[in-house]
Amino acid sequence: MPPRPLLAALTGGYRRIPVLQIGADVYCDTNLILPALERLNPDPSIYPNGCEGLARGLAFAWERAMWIPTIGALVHFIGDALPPEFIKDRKEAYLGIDISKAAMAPDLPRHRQALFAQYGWLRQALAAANARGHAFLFGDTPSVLDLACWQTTFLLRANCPPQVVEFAGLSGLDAWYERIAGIGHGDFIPMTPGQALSEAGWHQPAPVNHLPPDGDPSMPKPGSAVTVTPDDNARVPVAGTLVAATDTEVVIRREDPQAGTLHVHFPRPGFDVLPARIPSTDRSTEHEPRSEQAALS
Ligand SMILES: N[C@@H](CCC(=O)N[C@@H](CS)C(=O)NCC(=O)O)C(=O)O
Repeated sequence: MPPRPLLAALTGGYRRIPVLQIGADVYCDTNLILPALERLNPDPSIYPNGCEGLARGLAFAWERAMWIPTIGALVHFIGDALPPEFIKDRKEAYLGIDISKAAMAPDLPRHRQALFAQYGWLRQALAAANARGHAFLFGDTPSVLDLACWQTTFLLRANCPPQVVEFAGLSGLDAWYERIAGIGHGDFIPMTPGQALSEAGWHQPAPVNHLPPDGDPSMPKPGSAVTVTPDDNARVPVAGTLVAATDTEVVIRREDPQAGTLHVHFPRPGFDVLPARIPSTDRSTEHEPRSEQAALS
């Protein structure tokens, strides 16, 4: 639960989790974190059999269609255990709606229907994939769409009693669900928020050479002051100087008193990029977009 002051220092105020930090580069939203990880570790790909566009588009659509209905089912089962301060935070700073069990109850039949409809598609797609000999939606390894569909399923299965399977239309997905769960979490070394901040301070952002400069005519120009804001929930604008923008990714530069110079990366779908005043802490960059453009080419 917020406040997460050291995370906010890195992200510029973007408050959702997860975020990925690599030195002084911060990637917000799974829809961009996964492509960033793919660039680092392309084998095995999270876009098996060339499914990138389809899998990314459907993963985005799945989350948009499923998030509120999933919360509706979740609070039906465990709503009584949610602390009031959690419900208050979700209403005032995240979802904009009251997610208490009582407030969500009138919409439960509608949310349940939405879950059944979406999981119907998932079952159909998995049956077709299995008929082609594939263990996952697009091949023998999981795609970003498998992971997106798994995440909302996990939220229900991990937090609710077993009746949720029948209640939310999750039956017939067990083998696929367990295959993804079986991937596990790899090896990791825990890090404190303070260490993450120091790590950012020791690094400079990586040159943005995976995106063309000025790659989208609908966007403000590199060097412009902008804000980047989620268009669905937790709409906290993050201010900075535009480094690069394409139809898949936006990169802004920020100066933070604790973390130094940062590049904060966002996916394009689901975020509004609007002109803004140059942030007072970032005025030194106002007249030097050229050097960054050089780094891009
Ligand atoms: N599209 C985003 C959604 C992220 C999201 O909504 N995360 C939730 C937790 S799962 C969150 O941050 N909730 C508010 C909070 O904890 O501050 C993503 O895929 O990263």
